[in-house]
Amino acid sequence: MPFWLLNQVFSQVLQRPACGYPTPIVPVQFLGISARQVTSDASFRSASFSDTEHPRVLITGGLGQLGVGLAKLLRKRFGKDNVILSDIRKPSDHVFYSGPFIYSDILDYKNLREIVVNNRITWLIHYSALLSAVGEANVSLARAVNITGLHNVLDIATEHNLRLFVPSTIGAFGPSSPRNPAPDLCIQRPRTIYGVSKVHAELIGEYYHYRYGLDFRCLRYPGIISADTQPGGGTTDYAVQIFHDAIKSGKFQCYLKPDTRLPMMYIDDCLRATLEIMEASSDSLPMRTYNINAMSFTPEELAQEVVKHLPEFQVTYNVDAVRQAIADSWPMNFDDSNARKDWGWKHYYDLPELVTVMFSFHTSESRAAHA
Ligand code: VAH
Repeated sequence: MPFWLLNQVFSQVLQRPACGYPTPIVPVQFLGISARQVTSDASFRSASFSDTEHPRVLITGGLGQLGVGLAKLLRKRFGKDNVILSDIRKPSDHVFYSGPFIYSDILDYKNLREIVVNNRITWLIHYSALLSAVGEANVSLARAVNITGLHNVLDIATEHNLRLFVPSTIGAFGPSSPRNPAPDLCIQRPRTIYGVSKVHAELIGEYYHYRYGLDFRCLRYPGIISADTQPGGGTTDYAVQIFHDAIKSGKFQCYLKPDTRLPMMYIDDCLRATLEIMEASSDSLPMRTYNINAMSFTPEELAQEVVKHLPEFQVTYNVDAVRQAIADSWPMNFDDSNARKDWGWKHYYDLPELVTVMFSFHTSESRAAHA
């Protein structure tokens, strides 16, 4: 590239603040970034809506543990047809008939871009990811889905000024992080590909926010406990499985040691937090990545609470070394004081309420099944 042009390129770019003035007419390939990332007027403002106009929401990885519940909450808020669930698997009848569903593979950039354009999407909730335990068993797939997939989502979100939510996790911390509690800002050296990919998501999401003005928002979820959806290959899954087995057989075998303390949350608190941060005004978000917390407990404490509802319940332990090592590298407690201060986050469910609501769901479900 002729020197005079190189000089013009860098004098222009270095002068340009992260968000504000339109880019000078310099061929993007000379900027050393891929053309698909920046269009001339991109990323200087996130999509704003008139009061009547609701966001048009796309949820990727929609058939995982959280997508269906979030779609239900957002459809109540923004209308059924304004929330599109997507995944690479076929939905059940219940999901298919409860609102818009579309096939979407986040590794297929063109497919995802077409969906965003054809459905005039303004918000993207990115739930596609391989979780901790299944990620360790499929590192290259976890890297592709959790990292390459994320890059596709970031580029499309920037190109189309989307408000983008990407969940992170307690798994984004490692053994060198303060564990009791883990604050928002501290050393993050996780030991799983899942954790590494989520630290990357936090950092590159924030980079796109400060560099291109992308409206990126991220919450670090604790282990989420849901009644009607199965978790997928995580380390905190025991806290969901225990209720299924307790109702079915009155017995449960736990793959973590009885005193393994981990931060946990009931799904309704998690989904409400996700809606609240997505609706929060930008100026109430001095940070773009937040811990959110509700409770932390051990398998022993959870079992004791279950016994209050099922006196004959028995728990045994058969420790799985891989998941125990992951849990031992994670925070025992979570400091979410910034989320509470900045955008008014607060949880509703503690351990007793959690176990009560899980039993009420499962007993009504089993009663219905035996009716
Ligand atoms: C896992 N449930 O165990 C997930 C989550 C907070 C933990 O990321 O991997």
